[in-house]
Amino acid sequence: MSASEQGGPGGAGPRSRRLNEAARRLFPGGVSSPVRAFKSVGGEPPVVRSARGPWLFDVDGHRYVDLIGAWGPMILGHGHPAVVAAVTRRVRRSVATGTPSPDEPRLAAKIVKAVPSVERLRFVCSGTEACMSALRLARAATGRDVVVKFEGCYHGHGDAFLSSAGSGALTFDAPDSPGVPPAVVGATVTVPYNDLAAVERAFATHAGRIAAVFVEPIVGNMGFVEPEPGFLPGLRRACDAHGALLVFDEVMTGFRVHRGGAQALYGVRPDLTTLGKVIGGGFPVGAYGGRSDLMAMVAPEGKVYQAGTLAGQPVGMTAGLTTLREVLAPGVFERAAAATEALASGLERALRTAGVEAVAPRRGAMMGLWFSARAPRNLAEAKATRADRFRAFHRAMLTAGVYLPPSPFEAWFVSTTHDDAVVRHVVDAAAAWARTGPA
Ligand code: KE4
Repeated sequence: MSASEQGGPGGAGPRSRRLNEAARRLFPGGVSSPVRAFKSVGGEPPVVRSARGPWLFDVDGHRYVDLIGAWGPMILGHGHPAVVAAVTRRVRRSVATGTPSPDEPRLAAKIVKAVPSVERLRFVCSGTEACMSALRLARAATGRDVVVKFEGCYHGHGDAFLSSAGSGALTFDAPDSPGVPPAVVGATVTVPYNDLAAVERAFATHAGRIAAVFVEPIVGNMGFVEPEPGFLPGLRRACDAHGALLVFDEVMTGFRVHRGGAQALYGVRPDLTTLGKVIGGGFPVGAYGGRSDLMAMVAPEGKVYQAGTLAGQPVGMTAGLTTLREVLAPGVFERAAAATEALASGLERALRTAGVEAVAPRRGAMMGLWFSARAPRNLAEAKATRADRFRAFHRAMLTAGVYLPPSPFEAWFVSTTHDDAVVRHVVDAAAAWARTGPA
């Protein structure tokens, strides 16, 4: 790895700027996914040429501690030797064949063994596809149309979910995307997170019409927001009482907040689960799964149609299988969780000592940072936090060589390679910023 200086100009260096300018001429915002454009924090994104362990290296020779982790997949850090070796071997054999491949059932078996409610599953190419497919299956299984989701939760960019969505949609304050027919969003009911009374009102208002309740069991897409005690069990009871399916969107939390996902952490069993990110090890892999009777409704066994040219793509299967084998080995997940705890508690201590109000909620290897006295419980409270302070913080950290998710409404992702020295660097950079007496 070439020598590189820690940190950079607090944004894009000259080569990054030239590349970003060329990209903007060719595609919207110069990015392949909106949140990467830095619109919420200002400035231009450094263009990353390579990554290793906890480090990102941009095209201008700057080095950063990575706390995006590709938005969740890279729990083993970048360039894990076992993953690189397995993927290299697989690529030499085949890239895509459009046929069954040996690691598909092996990866599926690993997931079924680890995630309590998943008895059978189907692979797709993204979390969006997983959520779209799970919704179609829930509607077919119940004969109902309406889906309940929560303000600030994000389930990919499928039409049905783009109402009061989180993540990038939230960042741009345009939760309801143009191009989504009112009839589609009309079958979506959005209620505040952690509000069981609102869920009961939705079931009363739409009696007999609600197919499913979709929830991020820990939210990563309005920033890191945890379920209050009783919320998830309350959703389970409400769905059972009203004949609806409970769907846990664990695209982000799966193998990230616990070895078995949030459902193992909280002991609540959904009917369907969506997965992504870690199960692909950085390759485009998603999955939806759950009760066998429901999955038997999916073509070609049943009539619920879902398909994909590159679903189950062999290289992604091998990357995901190797990643899960590594992260589920004794002590490995726990290493990432310990690094997360050290980082979150270190940041809270450093910022509060300097008089900056901050709270860093965390679970497993996923965390958040709020400039507020307490962690938000829903979207309204998340929006009331000091997003302006986050913008100043983000720029200062980038200059100090820490690449944070470029939005206050995103979660942070820690890997097994974020060792004590890396954690100390991040905490010291935050403390230095806090001592400047931020506005
Ligand atoms: P993808 O289609 O991006 O693979 O997954 C959509 C999705 C579904 N469900 C949850 C809980 C998710 O977090 C996501 C995607 N997460 C965002 C991060 N906020 C991906 C980053 C991006 O959109 O660029």
